[in-house]
Amino acid sequence: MLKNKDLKSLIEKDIQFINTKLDYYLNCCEPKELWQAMRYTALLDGKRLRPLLALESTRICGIDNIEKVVPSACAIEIIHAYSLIHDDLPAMDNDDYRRGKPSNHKVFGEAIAILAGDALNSYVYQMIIENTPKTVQPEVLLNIINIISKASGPNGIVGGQVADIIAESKKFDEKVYDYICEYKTAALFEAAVKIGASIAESSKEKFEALSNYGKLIGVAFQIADDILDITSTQKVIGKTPGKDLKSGKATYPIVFGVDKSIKRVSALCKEAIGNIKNQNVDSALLLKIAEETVAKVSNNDS
Ligand code: GRG
Repeated sequence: MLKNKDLKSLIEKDIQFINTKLDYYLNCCEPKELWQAMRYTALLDGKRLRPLLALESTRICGIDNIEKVVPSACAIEIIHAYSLIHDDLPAMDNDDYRRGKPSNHKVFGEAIAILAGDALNSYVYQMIIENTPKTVQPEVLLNIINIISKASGPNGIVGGQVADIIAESKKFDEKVYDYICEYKTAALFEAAVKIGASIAESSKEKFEALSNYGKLIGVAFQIADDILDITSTQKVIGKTPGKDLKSGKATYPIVFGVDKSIKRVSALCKEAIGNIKNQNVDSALLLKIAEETVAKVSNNDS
């Protein structure tokens, strides 16, 4: 396994590479106002976790040349950006800040923010088809498009977001909360590792193990996000904290407390790692993402 220093520089190199590609794919066209709004949120500093996972999963499954997966990996990040733009709108989470900067609608107005989200969400398929190397077999590409469209639609983040909105007016139900985490948040993590494994035409067992890792880490990530809404600051999370309590929303940490929630995050991350270890996958990055998800909610200075 890689040493910490080597892993850090590999992550930095990958993030720089992803950012260069995002900048290229989202090259400004007409109408300029629309593309500026699309680029604004998509290119703001973020951790780029989902594309990093897609690149790593490709490598884990035996392909070092990541060019084949880059358009799809960036597509997941762009869909994530679209969901952030729409989630911040007054009709949804109504937040003025995202990634430490004014949210999209605060800069461009609501109408353009809605359309920028729509445009990002549909542009990714044109982007994948036009930029994926022809060495990727058409049936593999079709499968990837299916994975991405499923994760971003009613069977993915939109379904999860709707379940979240409906749950707000109901009594807390743990099963519904888990469903929301799996669909609203974990769907894109799962899709990211699945596209890497698909491009590399991995074994069924490895594909399943990576998918489970993505799902479990994604659920842990959402619980962690809900914990940080209670325990963290705007400077750290880049958006307004304390909103769940203020709006009367019942989340796992609000109902069961922060300590029990941290234990659940830790258990989910352990299970995620167990899944890939069972397949003899030795990935410093996947381990680091799991460890950092636990660390960010366990540190008192968060
Ligand atoms: C389809 C409108 C719509 C929404 C779907 C994904 C989503 C639901 C809403 C976005 C806001 C939200 C609470 C997402 C949950 C996942 C989460 C913790 C997002 C933040 O992801 P990070 O930490 O962010 O990877 P960066 O900025 O680093 O990319």
